[in-house]
Amino acid sequence: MTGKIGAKDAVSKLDGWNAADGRDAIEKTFEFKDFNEAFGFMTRVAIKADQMDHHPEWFNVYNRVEVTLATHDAGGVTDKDVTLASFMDSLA
Ligand code: H2B
Repeated sequence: MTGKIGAKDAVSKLDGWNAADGRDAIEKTFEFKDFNEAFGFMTRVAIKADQMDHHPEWFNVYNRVEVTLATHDAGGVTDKDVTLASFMDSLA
């Protein structure tokens, strides 16, 4: 198990991610041209997430995808969240 690094440390290594309120997690909202682009992003992230066995919490409305990342097994943010966040940023 990767150790907790915490949201503050994680967001300092990332672009446009924020520490969540009330829990150790990181958040970012992605906006796309339309639903097709948003769902294409979600599909590519889903494949990566399953390969990593590390899954996002997310909420989609049309072209917007609100993402929250935390490592549930660790009770907070780990390097796995930074890796998945960086992957999302590389696609968006
Ligand atoms: N995803 C996330 N974000 N955190 C976890 O701790 C986690 C996960 N654990 N996906 C995995 C699945 C675990 O529950 C399974 C049993 O490997």
